[in-house]
Amino acid sequence: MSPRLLWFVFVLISIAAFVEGNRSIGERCSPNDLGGLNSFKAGIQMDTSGRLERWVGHSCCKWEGIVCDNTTGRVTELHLPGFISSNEFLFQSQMTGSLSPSITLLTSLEVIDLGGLTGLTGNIPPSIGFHIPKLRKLYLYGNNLTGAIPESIGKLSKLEELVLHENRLSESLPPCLGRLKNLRILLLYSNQFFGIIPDSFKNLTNLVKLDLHGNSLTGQIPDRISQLQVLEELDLSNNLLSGKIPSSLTNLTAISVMYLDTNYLEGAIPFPSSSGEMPSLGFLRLHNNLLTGKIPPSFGFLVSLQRVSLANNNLGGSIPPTLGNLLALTELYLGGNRLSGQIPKSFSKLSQLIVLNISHNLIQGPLPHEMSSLQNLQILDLSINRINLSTIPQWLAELPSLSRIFLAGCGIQGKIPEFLQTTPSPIQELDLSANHLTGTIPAWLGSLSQLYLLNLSRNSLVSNIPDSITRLHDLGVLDLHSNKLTGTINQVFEIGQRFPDGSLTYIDLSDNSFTGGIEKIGTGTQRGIQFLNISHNYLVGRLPSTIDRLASMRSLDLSYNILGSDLPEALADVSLLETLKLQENHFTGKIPNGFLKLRKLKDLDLSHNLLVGEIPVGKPLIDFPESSYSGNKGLCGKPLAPCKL
Ligand SMILES: *[C@@H]1O[C@H](CO)[C@@H](O)[C@H](O)[C@H]1NC(C)=O
Ligand SMILES: *[C@@H]1O[C@H](CO)[C@@H](O)[C@H](O)[C@H]1NC(C)=O
Ligand SMILES: *[C@@H]1O[C@H](CO)[C@@H](O)[C@H](O)[C@H]1NC(C)=O
Ligand SMILES: *[C@@H]1O[C@H](CO)[C@@H](O)[C@H](O)[C@H]1NC(C)=O
Ligand SMILES: *[C@@H]1O[C@H](CO)[C@@H](O)[C@H](O)[C@H]1NC(C)=O
Ligand SMILES: *[C@@H]1O[C@H](CO)[C@@H](O)[C@H](O)[C@H]1NC(C)=O
Ligand SMILES: *[C@@H]1O[C@H](CO)[C@@H](O)[C@H](O)[C@H]1NC(C)=O
Ligand SMILES: *[C@@H]1O[C@H](CO)[C@@H](O)[C@H](O)[C@H]1NC(C)=O
Ligand SMILES: CC(=O)N[C@H]1CO[C@H](CO)[C@@H](O)[C@@H]1O
Repeated sequence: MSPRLLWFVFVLISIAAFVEGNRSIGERCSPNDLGGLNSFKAGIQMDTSGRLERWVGHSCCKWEGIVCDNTTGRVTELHLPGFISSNEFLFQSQMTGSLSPSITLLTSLEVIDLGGLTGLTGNIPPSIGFHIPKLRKLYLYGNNLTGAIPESIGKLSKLEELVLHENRLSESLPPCLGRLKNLRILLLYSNQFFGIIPDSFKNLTNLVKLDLHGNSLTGQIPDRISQLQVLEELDLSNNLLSGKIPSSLTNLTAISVMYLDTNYLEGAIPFPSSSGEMPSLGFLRLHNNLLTGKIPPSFGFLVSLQRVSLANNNLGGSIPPTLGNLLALTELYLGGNRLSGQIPKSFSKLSQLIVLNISHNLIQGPLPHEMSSLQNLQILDLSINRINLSTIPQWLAELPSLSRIFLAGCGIQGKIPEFLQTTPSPIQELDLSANHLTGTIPAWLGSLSQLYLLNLSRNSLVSNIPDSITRLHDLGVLDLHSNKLTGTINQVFEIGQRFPDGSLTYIDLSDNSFTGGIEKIGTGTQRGIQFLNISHNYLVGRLPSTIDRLASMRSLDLSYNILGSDLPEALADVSLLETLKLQENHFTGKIPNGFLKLRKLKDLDLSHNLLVGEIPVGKPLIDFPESSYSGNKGLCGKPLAPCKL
């Protein structure tokens, strides 16, 4: 070997040593880490993200989702969330398999992020608290984990975030959680936990977010929860909690979100008696409870409130004018109570308000004209009150952001006002049902290009359905029932849709005076109709076999018309049908055998037609009562009398 070559070999070896030396830090990872990660990988049968496939060799610090400490070379973070986002794409990946307990070999871990892997089963490793003492963040949300939260978790004294929501975890919440003094975020919602909220939670004095909603927790809200002085968000909704709302809750001065709805809480609302208490409460949701009494005027002191729901309780009295002090308010839900009196003029100050829902109360008119200053109001629901509006105030239609208007049962008379055609913000939802509207359905409705919901039911409208309605590409819900409408209805089946299986899901034209046929049913592009009711009209002709194109249909009511001919076999292909009402028509022939395929059918009425022959033998047809088939010309067989041979 020439000296030159020797020298070259020496250099090569040196470089290799140099590289090898540095590899011990960063490249070749600790045998424990490598073992732990390989065991984790072995527990996963399928990974649609392909990340684990690329976990090969020994340089685990270079693997995707792994972060190592650059001095010790140990793995400190494991990030394999199911939801992957980068500049170019968003992607929900799947992992199927079981969470290996060997993950506890990664003893230097500070962060575990395995959230949103819906196919990941198994338990939280019972010994987790003994082996991973530096753990700060444990994200195992949105998986399919079962079992209890292990006792050892109380040893993870550095834990700041424990995020286990949306699993199938169960048992009671271990009191040792109260030892996690550094915990800032505790999200355990949407699991199957039961038992009480441990009193030890009072020790979690750094907790900022506590969300236990959607479990089966019982007992009272612990009074000591008021010791969580930096708590900003509290959600205990949808459990089985009972008793009074502890009045000490008003001591949670940092709170900005509070959900206590859908429990069995009782008693009056514990509201502050002076300004300064609960100054930063931002969201208060107390709906679906058994709250009684009045809304206390002191409510007006909670000046940070942004979103308030007191809906569906039993609150009475009038709306306190002090609510007008809640200048940050964006959403106010008071529907479904027994509130009376007028809407306070002070509401004009709620310039941030986006949603105002006072429906289903005993509120009286008139609407304060001052409300015309609600520049940000998008959704207004005043339905079913004692407001006698007579006419829709024009200033209402001039509110610059208003696009969803619900004024059912507000005593509105006369024609549908033309100024609704030119609102500053295109109307998306319009409910003027149960009023005293007269005149026609105006053709200009077809120019409300963003209209999604139109409910004009239970008025006295007399006209055809204008052809312009076919231009409503975004229409999803059309309810015109119980008017005096005439003409044909085929244009409704031609309502233009931007997408196949478009947005139209609900059509109710029942209880009018429509005439003509229904031959266009199923011929349009709207295939997503789930509910169609055209009963109680004067419709004639046959039910066309194109009905089978409405494959999403769940409820079809053609009853009380003059429809005839044989029932199309194609109806049997509308396989999601749960309700089929064809009674009081002139349908002839036999019940198609294919009806035995309608396995979801729960409600069937074929009575009072001209049907003949044997009722097809089998479920679900034999399970309906006689009345489903009575009054026909010649039906026989179960559940009616046997057929004569
Ligand atoms: C090691 O990591 C620390 C913090 O993560 C960083 O500040 C430092 O620059 C890194 N050192 C090297 C040699 O990469
Ligand atoms: C969760 O696991 C159960 C039982 O193993 C299984 O039936 C269910 O489909 C799983 N859920 C998901 C989303 O994978
Ligand atoms: C809560 O803290 C108090 C005082 O710091 C302590 O005496 C008690 O043992 C703690 N309880 C739990 C369950 O950690
Ligand atoms: C709530 O605060 C008041 C006054 O700040 C205090 O007197 C009361 O003891 C506190 N209640 C609880 C349960 O901490
Ligand atoms: C208004 O509140 C009532 C009662 O909670 C509810 O049923 C209705 O859907 C709400 N209206 C809107 C537009 O959300
Ligand atoms: C509603 O108001 C109109 C006009 O102000 C009035 O004629 C009508 O009697 C009122 N109806 C009721 C039920 O108060
Ligand atoms: C339309 O309004 C009527 C009367 O207010 C109501 O019963 C019906 O449920 C509404 N229709 C839809 C689809 O919301
Ligand atoms: C269809 O409308 C009629 C009259 O409005 C009503 O009585 C019937 O219950 C409705 N059918 C269904 C299935 O909702
Ligand atoms: C052991 C060894 O060779 N360490 C080297 C690793 O790399 C850095 C620079 O990146 C050198 O400074 C070290 O000497």
